[in-house]
Amino acid sequence: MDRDEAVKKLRSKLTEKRFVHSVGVEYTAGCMAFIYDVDVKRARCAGLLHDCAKCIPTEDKLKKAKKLGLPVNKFEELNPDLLHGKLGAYYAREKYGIDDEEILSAITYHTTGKPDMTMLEKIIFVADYIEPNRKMIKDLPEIRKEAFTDIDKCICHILKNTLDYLKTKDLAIDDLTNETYKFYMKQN
Ligand code: DGI
Ligand code: FE
Ligand code: FE
Repeated sequence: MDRDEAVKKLRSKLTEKRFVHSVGVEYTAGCMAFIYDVDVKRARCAGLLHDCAKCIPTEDKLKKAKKLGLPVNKFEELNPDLLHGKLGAYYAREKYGIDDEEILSAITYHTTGKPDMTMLEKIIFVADYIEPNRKMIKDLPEIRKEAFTDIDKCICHILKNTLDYLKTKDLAIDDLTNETYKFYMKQN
């Protein structure tokens, strides 16, 4: 499927705001790929499609994941929106014809991150947080600079802010989010 076709399909599956965010992640990931020696086309593809399952109603996310036999952990059971990465990778493969395993993995892990990410996975994790349409959140200007100067430090910074936010909201934190933070803390 070429980009025009993917865009058309994606636009029909997402709200206008989520679609604009997706295109923002697409071109931010493309810019990051330039400086981190990753294939720009693959980074853009992963960025464009990373949230393709985001707008499925929350309860349907859980139902669909179970029906498809995707692994669902206790955090995803509590907060099925966390499943949009896994479901997104499934749809990217089945509906958008993506068979590049690294792109699919970047989509799977874009919300929690994971320890020892590949450069493409890191780029999608970061680009999702910093793309230009994101509303201003704590430290965003600094995090945007770190994205292009020290990507591992940037990942730590993003995870610290996300974990702080989840704690203030008393939300269940996925083990993988904690593990990713610990891993990248040690790297710094
Ligand atoms: O889909 P986006 O909004 O573009 O971004 P995302 O996929 O990174 O999802 C962001 C949301 O996910 C944000 O509200 C924080 C939340 N999140 C990230 N890690 C965890 C989490 N929520 C819970 N409950 N547990 C986590 O470990
Ligand atoms: Fe997302
Ligand atoms: Fe996103």
